Amino acid sequence: MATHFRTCSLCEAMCGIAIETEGARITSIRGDADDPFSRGHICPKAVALQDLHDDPDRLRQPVKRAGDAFVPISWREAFDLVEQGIKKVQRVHGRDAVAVYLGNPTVHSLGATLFAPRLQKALRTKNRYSATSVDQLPHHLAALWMFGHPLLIPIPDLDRTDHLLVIGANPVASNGSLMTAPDVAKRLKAITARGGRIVVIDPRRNETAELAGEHHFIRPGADAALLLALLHVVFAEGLTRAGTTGAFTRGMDEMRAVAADWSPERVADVTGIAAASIRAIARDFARAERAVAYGRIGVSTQEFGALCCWLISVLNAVTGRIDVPGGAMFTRPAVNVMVGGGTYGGAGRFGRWKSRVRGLPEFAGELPVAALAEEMETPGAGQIRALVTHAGNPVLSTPNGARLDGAIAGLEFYAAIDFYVNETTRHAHVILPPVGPLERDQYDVVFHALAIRNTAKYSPALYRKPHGALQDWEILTELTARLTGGTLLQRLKARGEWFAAHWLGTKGILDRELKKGPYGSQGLTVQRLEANPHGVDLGALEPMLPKALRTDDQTVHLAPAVLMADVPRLARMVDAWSATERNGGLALIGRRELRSNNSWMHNSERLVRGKRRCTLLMHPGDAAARGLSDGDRVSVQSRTGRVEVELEASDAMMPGVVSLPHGWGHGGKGVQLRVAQAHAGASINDLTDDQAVDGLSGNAAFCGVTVHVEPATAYTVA
Ligand SMILES: Nc1nc2c(c(=O)[nH]1)N[C@H]1C(S)=C(S)[C@@H](COP(=O)(O)OP(=O)(O)OC[C@H]3O[C@@H](n4cnc5c(=O)[nH]c(N)nc54)[C@H](O)[C@@H]3O)O[C@H]1N2
Ligand SMILES: Nc1nc2c(c(=O)[nH]1)N[C@H]1C(S)=C(S)[C@@H](COP(=O)(O)OP(=O)(O)OC[C@H]3O[C@@H](n4cnc5c(=O)[nH]c(N)nc54)[C@H](O)[C@@H]3O)O[C@H]1N2
Ligand code: SF4
Ligand SMILES: [Mo]
Repeated sequence: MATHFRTCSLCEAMCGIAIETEGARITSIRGDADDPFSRGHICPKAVALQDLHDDPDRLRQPVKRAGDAFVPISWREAFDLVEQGIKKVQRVHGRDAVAVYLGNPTVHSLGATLFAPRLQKALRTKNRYSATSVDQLPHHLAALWMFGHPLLIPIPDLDRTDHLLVIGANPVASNGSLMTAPDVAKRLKAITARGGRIVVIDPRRNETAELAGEHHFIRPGADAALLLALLHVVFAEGLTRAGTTGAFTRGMDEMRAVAADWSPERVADVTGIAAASIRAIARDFARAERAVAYGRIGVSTQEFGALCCWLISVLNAVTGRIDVPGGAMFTRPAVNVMVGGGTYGGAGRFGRWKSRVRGLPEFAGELPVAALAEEMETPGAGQIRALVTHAGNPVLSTPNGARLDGAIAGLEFYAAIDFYVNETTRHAHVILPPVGPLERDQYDVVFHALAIRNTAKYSPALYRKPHGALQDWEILTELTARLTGGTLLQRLKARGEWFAAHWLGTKGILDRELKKGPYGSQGLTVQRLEANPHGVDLGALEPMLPKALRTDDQTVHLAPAVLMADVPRLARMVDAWSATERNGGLALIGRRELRSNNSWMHNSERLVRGKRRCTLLMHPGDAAARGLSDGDRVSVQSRTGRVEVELEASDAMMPGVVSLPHGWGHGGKGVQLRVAQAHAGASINDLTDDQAVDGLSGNAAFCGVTVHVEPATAYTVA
């Protein structure tokens, strides 16, 4: 019997887990009480790591397509096929004809975080995509334009705040995002226990709102208007504070002038929040001793995503909450993500090129994934004919997934790096499966940089990988070496990097980065982390400004021109808005649930059993108006598609708004996920719209898609 300590890599919370083994068998997975950060907390998903490890559906050998089936092949054949498939398309149609998509788990794996961006670059295509543009892209842009670097994202100092304003996030279900905070529910309860307040703004009274006590319904997509009105009140009532950043903050007067136009009365209708309530929210926030506003998916995945992310930081800034304890702070991670191999390649750029068909802007070398299907379907020079995906499932996770599904099916060549045959990878010609999370070492380069405390933790692999198996980084480096084009020098350099990677391994690279990092001089090495298997606490967040700023003039930019120029677009929406515009339709939003993890982990029996989860939440009044009742099968129709699901009447929904979780819809032909298929559900992204994006950032706008709901029987064909 042995106990192995590591970090759960499934979500952003970085919980410490203790895995008991007997021989090769896992006998239990518990929370690691000695992890200084997570203090023993885990959620039900951690235990499912065992199911993932043992899952007979998980691919353990490369496969290639043979008609409708997949047949096992050797790694050599797999790599040869991918090299030939990609190079052929590049030769005939040019480099941009190959697209690459990186999915969310890429950033949850040390090796993939280090090496997936290199494969992306090696392909030298403009058609690079990732889950970023269905997720946090607007947060990066706000950080870039205000603080000078896309990763300078302010993190709520949860453990020291007295007032948390949560807009479009549900940390109690999601366990926190752009806010790594294991055991987040306990940390939230501690805020109210010490006399503080939590205020939630959300079209659904979600689990976090239940815990908070104070909640306001908001109409989906109206948050930017609300934020401007909150700023209006703060300026009009003289509630601004310079804070510690006032001396190096620019744009206060411009913000005051913009906010002047946005009285609470102007936005009351569009937000659905009474002007008096808006005033109260603003006053309570501004007057609290230590306060922080925090927004997540609900504000970044909407038509004004960049404005929302910006205005949340502006609200924090003008009330003196930036870079102070209990406010919005910056991290000092042990691996400096903002230099060298940083995920976003240095300072980050925006709009250097545009997507071919719709002209959506590039960010950090990537295009918005909402453009992927049309780039595959639209003929002409630069049309996408081949695809590489890494750890993603865009058919279920990007808007108008059904359209993308069809487009991918028609590609000349598709290679997937994934250990499941999911709704997307089922179309692959070759699938290259890496080992699972317990068969690789782990250090959360990205999430340590987004955490509410500075900590560091390294976990060696629990299992030695089986003979002949490969980790993500080994697959990625091999493909990078084979697919790097260009000059002889560039190709030689890629070979050199292959050797360097194999010489050092992920552990050696991590060690090098730790030594170069801010705690390197204090002896923080992999060796020291190995001697501390529960992790090392490096202390609470500390003031970092102005030194950490990356703007040219080392000031905080409150009113970047590019964001100011987007306000008139919001004004047009707000002034044209009317309560009847949906024409009897409802506004669709998404949700997350504790036992689910984006589109995967539905193949774990213990996570999917019990109550049905893929239900449409609707206010009882809206249900009654349509002659519907709880448990009915309903048809949900949008511009792009139609799905059938079970109705769940719930007064936690704002009237006029319905909610469906994303990541479901496992019924497709050829998917090899036996448990998930038995609990298939329907995909919300068969209803969302690839044409609906944030007009500034190009990020998908999931919040507030218009849908019509009827009894499902209305569609039954005899
Ligand atoms: N409507 C709507 N759509 C959404 C969202 C929403 O809120 N509403 N949320 C969006 C968000 S925030 C995100 S992040 C995306 C996620 O969307 P994606 O990143 O496209 O998809 P995932 O569901 O995370 O798919 C993960 C895939 O990676 C594989 N995988 C897991 N671990 C590894 C690994 O270590 N290596 C490799 N190679 N593969 C691995 C799994 O088998 C699975 O097939 O969905 C987005 N889509
Ligand atoms: N259990 C679980 N945990 C996860 C994941 C998972 O799938 N399952 N996914 C992980 C990933 S990839 C991410 S990015 C994070 C996301 O973390 P969160 O952002 O906390 O995720 P959600 O639970 O989707 O919360 C979004 C909230 O926004 C609300 N909302 C929708 N539209 C609007 C709107 O227009 N305005 C406002 N104000 N609110 C709106 C929704 O009702 C919901 O309560 O979670 C991570 N953690
Ligand atoms: S909250 Fe759950 S899934 Fe997330 S890291 Fe902790 S145990 Fe893993
Ligand atoms: Mo995400």
